[in-house]
Amino acid sequence: MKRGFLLAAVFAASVPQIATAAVVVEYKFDGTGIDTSGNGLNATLSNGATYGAGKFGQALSLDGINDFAASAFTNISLSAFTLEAWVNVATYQSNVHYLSLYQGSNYIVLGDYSNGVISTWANGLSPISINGGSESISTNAWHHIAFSWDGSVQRAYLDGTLVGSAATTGSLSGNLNQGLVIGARYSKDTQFVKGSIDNVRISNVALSGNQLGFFSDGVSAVPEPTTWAMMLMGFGLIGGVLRSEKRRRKAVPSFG
Ligand SMILES: [Ca+2]
Repeated sequence: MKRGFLLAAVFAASVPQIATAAVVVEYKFDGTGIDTSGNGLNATLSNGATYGAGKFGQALSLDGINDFAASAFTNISLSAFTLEAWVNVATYQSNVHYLSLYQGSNYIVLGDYSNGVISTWANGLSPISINGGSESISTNAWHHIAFSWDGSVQRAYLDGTLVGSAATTGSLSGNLNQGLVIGARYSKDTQFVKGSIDNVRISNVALSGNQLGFFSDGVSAVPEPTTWAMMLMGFGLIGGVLRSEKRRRKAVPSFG
């Protein structure tokens, strides 16, 4: 029983874990706006937004004129978060919002301020924005973008690589109850994306770079060969511990 528990613990520690508990909303846009986090915050497509070829299956397809998707998502933690998505832009619209959350005067945005350069805005945090360096999202290609905040540093990632960060003070307030807008400004009337957006995910923790969907999206849950090797090493170590424990128990007189 104890041994089985130990083996299970080794197995659990060895298999790469996607922190599903931290995911508060997720859209795969495979022909539906269903929230695959299980929280039921399904997205609605507006003004002709549709589904097209995705990074994985289908994606949200937007015309850059007035299309967007939106949901009543309000459940973001205000002490830490990660916003991420795969995007494929047909042209540089400049100053667009890929993911946009809003309430009153509070907002959190993952966007593009200038020709594909990843930019963020988070009212209440100082500095308010990160410009994601000189590297741009190229057009007509899939790129993964992410924006995290751990309570002290904001970070922007492009294709799993940190492209900008800012030491940050301040705090967010309110619960962003105007919801999540995908592919347009939170006001739903400007800063439209022309292109496709796939695997939108928001977590209530600051994921580290190697935990981003750039590395885990589309990856089978079957352990990799190196993971199996680690597991077998783990089993060997546990076996050794159990054997030496047995020997020790034999050598020490029992008082029980
Ligand atoms: Ca998809």
